[in-house]
Amino acid sequence: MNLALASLMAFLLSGALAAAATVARWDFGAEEPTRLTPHGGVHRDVPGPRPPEFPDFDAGNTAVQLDGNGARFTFEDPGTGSGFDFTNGDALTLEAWVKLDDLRAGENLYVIGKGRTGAAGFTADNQNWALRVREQRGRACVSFLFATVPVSGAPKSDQHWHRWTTTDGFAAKSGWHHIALTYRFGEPASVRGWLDGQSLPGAWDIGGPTTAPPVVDNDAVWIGSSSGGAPANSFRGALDAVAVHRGALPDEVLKQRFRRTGGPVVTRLAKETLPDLGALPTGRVRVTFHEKMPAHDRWLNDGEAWPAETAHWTGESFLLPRLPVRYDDWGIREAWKAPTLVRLAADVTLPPGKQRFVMRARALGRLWVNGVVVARTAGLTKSPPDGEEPVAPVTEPPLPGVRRRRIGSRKLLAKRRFPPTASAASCWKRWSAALGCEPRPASCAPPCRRRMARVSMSYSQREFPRHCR
Ligand SMILES: [Ca+2]
Ligand SMILES: [Ca+2]
Repeated sequence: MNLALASLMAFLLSGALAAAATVARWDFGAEEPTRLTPHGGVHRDVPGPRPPEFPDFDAGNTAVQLDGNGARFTFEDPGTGSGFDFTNGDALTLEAWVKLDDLRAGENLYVIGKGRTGAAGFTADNQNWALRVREQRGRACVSFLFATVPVSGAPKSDQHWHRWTTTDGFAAKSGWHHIALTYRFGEPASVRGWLDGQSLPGAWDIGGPTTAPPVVDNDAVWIGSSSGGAPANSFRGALDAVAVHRGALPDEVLKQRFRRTGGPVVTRLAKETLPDLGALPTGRVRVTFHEKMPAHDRWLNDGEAWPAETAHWTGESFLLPRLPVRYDDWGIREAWKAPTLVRLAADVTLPPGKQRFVMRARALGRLWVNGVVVARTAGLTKSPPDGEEPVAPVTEPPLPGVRRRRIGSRKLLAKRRFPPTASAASCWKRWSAALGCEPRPASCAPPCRRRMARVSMSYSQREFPRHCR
């Protein structure tokens, strides 16, 4: 972004900007003198937003790449009452260009924040302010976080955290995005979140909106991580033009921040096509496990790929009552890396005529027959089920010998008709006329070439109950 132009426009557009002074802005230029201190996997001079896609940037614009796992820049707070200290009555704007490589279910990845570093000499939850991306429904949503002083006797131990998150966001691996957040402390209705020049609605949670002042001290400013470098708080991707302003930048300025040739990136669900299952063993069900699906509540978006196979086995039925225990390369037991995809696939011989398929799954699932989805279950996006809902009565199985449906699983019935092959039609006619004739007359067996159907079930879940890990 051409900062000089943006600043000039802002100055002309609104006297309010006179109060919005830039405290710090890091552009990660190749020659930029900076007081930022790098820690961990930090790589400078990677390409930032550049023309022709982003015409407001220089052709050689550079950014910084962070590997996660605590990779960060740190900046010491100059002291008491510094430009980075915000309290009630102070307005704040946080903004950054972000290129997110990876976002896992439930993660909150720090772009920039003050406090909560885990440094000695400060209280643990001393978050003065933070701009983060938070995973919701597989999207990276713009999120703001600060902490107030805990109140003794509060009904819950986390009520001093105040988080606001936009209801929508962007997909990981979808290029550069501009995110921003404005807020005046003490006025919870003042919060605004921005993505690619658009103001998005959002909601407070945890401790909810508050008029209480945030915790403020002399703890450091961190870019890209928090909480002592916690991996689940560490940004994995590239950052550029990270800025902190005192005062709320006007809407006109934030709308102009994002200019991309072709408009904002739109992510769509990929076309629903049967994954390549490869050769399947004759007469067996091949079961495969794939860790780290992009999201637990949807299938792939355009441009995303199926995760590589983590493990597999072959079995005799389309049945998986629980996940096998996961071991690492050293044979040490460890957790599955959710969301985990499970596939069961086989070439099945089916008699002609209408067939019923029963599918049971606890989360996002779909049943394919000959390349067509015939049944699907939705992902788990609400609570319950969390183990605390009322226990439903145990239902009777649909057929003798079939297991009872497990609590929490959803059941779907799909019907599919398989026409007989031409050579088998006459034979089938004779056989079907003999209603109640079991077993099937042997005379019909040779010419009745039953059709082979390729049946597979895909199942993806955010996390599995503890006993299944
Ligand atoms: Ca830059
Ligand atoms: Ca301070």
